Amino acid sequence: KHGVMTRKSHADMDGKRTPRGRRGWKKFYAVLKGMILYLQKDEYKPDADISEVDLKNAVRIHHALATRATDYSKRANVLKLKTSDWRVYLLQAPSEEEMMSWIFRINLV
Ligand code: I3P
Repeated sequence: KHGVMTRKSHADMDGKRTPRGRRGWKKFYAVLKGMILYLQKDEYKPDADISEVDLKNAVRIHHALATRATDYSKRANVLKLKTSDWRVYLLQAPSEEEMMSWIFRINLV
């Protein structure tokens, strides 16, 4: 699965609140491949190599949990992704349908 998603980092590894200056929203092209959610700068190209930056932004979603971000109301269609190392990301999908589809697919892994 792939598509545009906008990300906000809410907590870093070990659950510590992401510090100011790194809490902004940023648009990515998200690609779910196996147990990894790639957040890429550019559009998905099936056979292209993954860049250094894209690797840094990749999220391991094994044992992660995706839920609707019911406690975040500033934006619509936002899901909350908690990873196994206690990072928390907010991810905004372009529509309600897309958000539900991402939640379903992430939790299936
Ligand atoms: C953050 C940025 C985010 C904002 C966040 C700010 O600043 O303005 O958009 O979240 O507020 O800290 P920076 O880019 O300097 O990290 P919202 O869009 O959700 O308001 P927060 O600290 O209350 O999460």
